[in-house]
Amino acid sequence: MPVVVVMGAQWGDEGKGKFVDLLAEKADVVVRATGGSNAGHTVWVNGQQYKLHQVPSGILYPGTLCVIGHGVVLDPQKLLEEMDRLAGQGVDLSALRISGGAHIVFPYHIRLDNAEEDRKGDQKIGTTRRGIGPAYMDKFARSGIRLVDLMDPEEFLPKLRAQVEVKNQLLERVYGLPGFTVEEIAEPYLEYAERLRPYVANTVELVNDAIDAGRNVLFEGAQGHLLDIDFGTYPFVTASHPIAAGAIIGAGVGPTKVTRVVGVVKAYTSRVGEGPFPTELLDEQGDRIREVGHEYGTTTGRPRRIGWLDLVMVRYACRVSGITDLAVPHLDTLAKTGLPVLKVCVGYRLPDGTVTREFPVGLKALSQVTPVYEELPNWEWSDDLSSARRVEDLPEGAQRYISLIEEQTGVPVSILGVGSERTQAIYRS
Ligand code: 2SA
Ligand code: MG
Repeated sequence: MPVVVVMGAQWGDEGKGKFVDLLAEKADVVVRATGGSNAGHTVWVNGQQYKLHQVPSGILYPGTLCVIGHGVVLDPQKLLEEMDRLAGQGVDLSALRISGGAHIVFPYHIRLDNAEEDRKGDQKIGTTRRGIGPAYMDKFARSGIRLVDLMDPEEFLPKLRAQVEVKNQLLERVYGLPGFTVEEIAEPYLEYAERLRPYVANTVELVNDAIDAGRNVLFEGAQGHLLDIDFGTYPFVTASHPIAAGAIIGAGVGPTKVTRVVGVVKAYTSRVGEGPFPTELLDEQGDRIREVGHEYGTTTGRPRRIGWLDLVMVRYACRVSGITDLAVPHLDTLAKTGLPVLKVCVGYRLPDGTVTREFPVGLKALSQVTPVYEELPNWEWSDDLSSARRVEDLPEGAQRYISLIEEQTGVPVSILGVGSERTQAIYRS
């Protein structure tokens, strides 16, 4: 049975939550394998809005096993707040399982993330300030503290003590900021540990058992291709692997097991945070799309930067992750903007005048490209179209838009979003 990865093919916030939610209906297991509380997925079910950050979206289907893999950096305080909020909305959390191998985010990671962003000033990355980078730094420095450690005070306390000592030096000497006492961290964290204990499991076994038993397993991506630490617009990236391979590493599954990779491509581009953005719209067209598409960060509330659809970028994502099919939300949003002409980037013009479809490696090169656009007329949208369930029911302009995505990427579009509700989607086989 299928083992499906759903990932963002742009800079995150493509609308993955909606498609994960749709595909999760058939899934027995839904896995989050990378990132942390920086992620934000919004899902609408029966007029109710659910905001998910660390809990997999599959939790909205009772009985679906939901796994947080060891590739995630876990903020236990935020996770428990999220769990409480979901429980308050009537969501059953008993099927949540968390890998003991997940690294833990501590208050010093968050303070360091803030301190480093403030120090950089104009040069800041525009992180979510959730301590993600510093937590992954500790993981790769091999001094991180994992959930399995937190569960065992004999392991946890000496490790925490050593970390607090080092982090306090850094905070005080480099950034001129106050440090932490061991007690002020240990006390709440040991409480979080007790609350999380029932959910800790050997998730590598759980996920592989499910795959071996022929169950449907869905990997829910966080962030997007261009935020990947290796393939993204470094250094304006996150500290993990939002590409398809991240799911494999962050959950402990072999690459031969994955049967489908769905790339989610919003009908336009958005990004939060700094860094070059070739198709960015700094005019009222961008403002219009932002308002109609409600483009504000789910985690931080930041207004997202907006630009035309960039198929050079999407093609790059398709190649790196072996995307088998694309899911395209927000066709309705583009139509509702009422902008008469839509542009789609199909190539980059280099300073020497040549046009390429290759995504450049360095930021300097990226900042020097000029997008080559294909222009398409916009289409009308009525409430009826949100109930369209066949591509043929869509206006010709929208159909042409989809064809252009397929032509430029060489990958078929299999699902379209025509509204924010779970049912508002068109499937193509
Ligand atoms: P970080 O905090 O270290 O991961 O930030 C590094 C870069 O990664 C970007 N990033 C994101 N971009 C889009 N969406 C994200 N999640 C939230 C959402 C963001 C929010 O879904 O809306 O609420 O602002 C996300 N998480 C990280 C970040 O902007 C930096 O460019
Ligand atoms: Mg998001």
